[in-house]
Amino acid sequence: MSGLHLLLHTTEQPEQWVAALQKELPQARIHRASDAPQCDYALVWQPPAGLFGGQPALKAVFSLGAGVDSLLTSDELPEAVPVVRVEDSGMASQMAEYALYAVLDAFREFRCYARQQRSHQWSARPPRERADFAVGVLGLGVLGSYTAQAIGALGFPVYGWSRTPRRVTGVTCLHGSSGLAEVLASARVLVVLLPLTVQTRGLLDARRLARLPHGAVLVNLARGALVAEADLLRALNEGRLAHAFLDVFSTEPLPPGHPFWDHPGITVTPHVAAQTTVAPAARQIAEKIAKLERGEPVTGVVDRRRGY
Ligand code: NDP
Ligand code: OXD
Repeated sequence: MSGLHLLLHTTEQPEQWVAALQKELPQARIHRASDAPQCDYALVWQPPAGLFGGQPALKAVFSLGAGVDSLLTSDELPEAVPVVRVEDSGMASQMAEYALYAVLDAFREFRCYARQQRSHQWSARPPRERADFAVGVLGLGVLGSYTAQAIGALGFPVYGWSRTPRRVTGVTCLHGSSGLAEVLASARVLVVLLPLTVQTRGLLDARRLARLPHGAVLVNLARGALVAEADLLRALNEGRLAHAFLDVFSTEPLPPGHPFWDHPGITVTPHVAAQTTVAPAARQIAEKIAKLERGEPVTGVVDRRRGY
């Protein structure tokens, strides 16, 4: 694979990416500027406008993350160029950790005890059965199916939802609009792990949030625009939802003065639910480049029509 030219664009740990890619692909030349020579592959996260314009010879574009919504909005990317995304590479276990934290927090009512402590109140809540505490997971892909299984392994009934029928051990798998209605009606905690597409944008609006059981908890780990923010605020303010753990937002970074920052019913984290770990992701990408160079198929190719 000598003579390969790679175009790298990321604002997140760029030096580490260069070092890790150079280790995996010692003969490749890695270019970081938009005035790079004609490259064989582009490796990008949130590419700026114009990045692909001067690159007519790309054999594939690799997303350095799992989500490709920001990449697919680029209209400079020729239809014929495959887009390949990072699959898991350490992200699934991070997602599961975050979701488990939220599920256990809701199930054991730790935020209620924190409130009680502030008023020096010693008062036990009645114990609950895991079997009565169903969790919904929207999205049963690489990250959602792992997370759903991790939650199920603790004994919580788990209802998962996908676009097409899926089988995930230990998870009641549903699809389609009737499937969504069933998941929403059961979920004491709803974990969102869907890609942002034309179909999923604004999916969790007032009507669908209202289908959740009273006092449910929303955990959005995927993309902010999946949830109608004003509708979520209303549901929290009216006490219909007990809490929301939000890692992702329609605008990131979350703007100063945004009502989510100080809302007592919202936990904000700065898009860190599952971070790409550079060394394993660089290895995965290098292996895929080697396969593509040999003319072999690779996994993780995005269906651009479908949007994920
Ligand atoms: P996958 O592509 O592997 O899985 C997507 C899942 O969503 C699939 O089960 C798919 O259904 C389902 N889905 C897609 N469209 C619909 C629809 N219209 N209706 C119902 N189900 C739908 O993605 P990943 O699991 O790898 O990642 C999920 C998302 O997580 C990413 O797109 C990204 O936005 C987000 N993410 C967030 C991170 C963070 O730190 N906050 C980090 C990494 C990712 P089917 O199985 O039928 O295809
Ligand atoms: C991703 C992300 O999609 O970090 O990988 O959100």
